[in-house]
Amino acid sequence: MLQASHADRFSFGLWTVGWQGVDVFGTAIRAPLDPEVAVAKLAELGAYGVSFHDNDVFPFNATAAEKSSAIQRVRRAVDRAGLVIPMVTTNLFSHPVFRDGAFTANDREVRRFALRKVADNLDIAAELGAGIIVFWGGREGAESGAAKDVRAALDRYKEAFDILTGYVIEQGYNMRFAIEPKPNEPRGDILLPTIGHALSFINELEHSEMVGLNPEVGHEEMASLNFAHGLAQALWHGKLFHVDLNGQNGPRYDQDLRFGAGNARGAFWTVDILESGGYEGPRHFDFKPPRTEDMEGVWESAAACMRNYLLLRSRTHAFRADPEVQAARVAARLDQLAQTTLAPGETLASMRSQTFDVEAAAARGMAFERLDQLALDYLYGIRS
Ligand SMILES: [Mn+2]
Repeated sequence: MLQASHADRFSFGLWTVGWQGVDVFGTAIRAPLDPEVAVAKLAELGAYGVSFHDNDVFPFNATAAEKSSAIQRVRRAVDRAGLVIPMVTTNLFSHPVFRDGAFTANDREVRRFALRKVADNLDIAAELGAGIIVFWGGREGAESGAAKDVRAALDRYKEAFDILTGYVIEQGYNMRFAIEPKPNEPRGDILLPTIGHALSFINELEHSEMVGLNPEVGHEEMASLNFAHGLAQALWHGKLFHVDLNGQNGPRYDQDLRFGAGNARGAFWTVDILESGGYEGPRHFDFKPPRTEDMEGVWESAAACMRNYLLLRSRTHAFRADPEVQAARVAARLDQLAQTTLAPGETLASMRSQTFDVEAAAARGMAFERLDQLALDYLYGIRS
């Protein structure tokens, strides 16, 4: 039950297990990981796919020939391991040229360069059959109020998405874009900081139907937001195109713990909404094996991401299937929430004169504590 298989659609960024542990205070503590080794090992652990940034597989200054041979190496490794590449993303944050962002950099030449870099990567993604392109605008933002005209920056952000979706249509590529919100880090304040900001931005785009979200657990929880609620709203808008699963302990720096570590109760509801809300994309892990670990610990933590997902999936399924839970849901009036407020054919005018025992309704408890404790009993493994 806890052994991952291709049907579970688990995928990993090559940058996760390949993270060498460079942080703000320290240098690398692990050797570079060959992408071919990473692909083979992730396949052995049960993953079905891998994703990468352009510069995870070839250096920033690679020539066209170097890029092409690096891509062929990855493709061969992925084919040999029987994996797929569901998602590709562009590194628009590491090189110093992106110090003030890419699509929203004040420097116009930088913005033009960023568009060319993404277009090159879209060609690669098309060649590899990746259907989702993630955009994490980690450098799009500011540390100071005077430095950024946010309305002009949003004009430029929209311009970039309009140009790039136009390019995908023109080329006939079968791909969709997914914006990954984050409130801060590395910038003091990042543009499109949450799921909600990104959803309303997408509404303003020329090809908004091609653009959705790639929400990340830690990024929403850094802002003290409820990740499962964010996923539910993204699904409600038809915009959950991809997801980044990891772990976080409340509002602090971006921890990128393995999925299921950190906020375990949040992870339970995250799996519940992904499994019950109609999401069919990859279960993609974007975590960082802590600097304390050697490669054995890296693979331990990658395997644990999948194991925790499967564990929580079986517990959320059991929770929903339990007759006591179903009765408790009715006691909590969730069946009523699913009904329209006005009956078919009824109008506000026609129900205006109806009376209602306000005091009786005000006195009724909602029975939520019993229902929620049943969930915790499943999470803690007391019921199964
Ligand atoms: Mn993160």
